[in-house]
Amino acid sequence: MSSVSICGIDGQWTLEDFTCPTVFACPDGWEMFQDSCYLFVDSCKSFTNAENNCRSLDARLVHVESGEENTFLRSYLSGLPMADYWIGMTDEDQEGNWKWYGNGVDVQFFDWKPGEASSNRHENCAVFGDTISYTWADVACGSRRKSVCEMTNPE
Ligand SMILES: [Ca+2]
Ligand SMILES: [Ca+2]
Ligand SMILES: [Ca+2]
Repeated sequence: MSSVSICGIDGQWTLEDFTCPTVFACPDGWEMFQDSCYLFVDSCKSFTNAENNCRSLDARLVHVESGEENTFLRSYLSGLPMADYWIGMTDEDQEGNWKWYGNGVDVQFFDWKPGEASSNRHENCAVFGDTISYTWADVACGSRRKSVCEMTNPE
């Protein structure tokens, strides 16, 4: 997470400059939407490896918490080469009980493709699937997919 100071006018710096607020900015290569930065990761990894990769970048696999965020992501993905992208949620603990990976909070918003989730014990992780405009599908956690990392504004 980086912040950019917006203090100072015409090169005139005053004592008050040191208490100025900062604006939220994304690292190079990350896309901003509302209070988050997103990185679209091209290399295919298992769910766990994808999450670890995001964490190494001070982020995590994306949590899609609203229709607005989902619409932004689906629209962005439609401009990339077709592929499936991990979403940071799992029903590994209890079948059909989807939780955000890492904090165990129940997922409230879903955008399953018709016929998904398959709801079985072999498919406990979720992706934006490329077959119907990046609606969601559950798949095996050990399969290798591209991923979306999300970094949220700490404020
Ligand atoms: Ca989010
Ligand atoms: Ca499942
Ligand atoms: Ca499925």
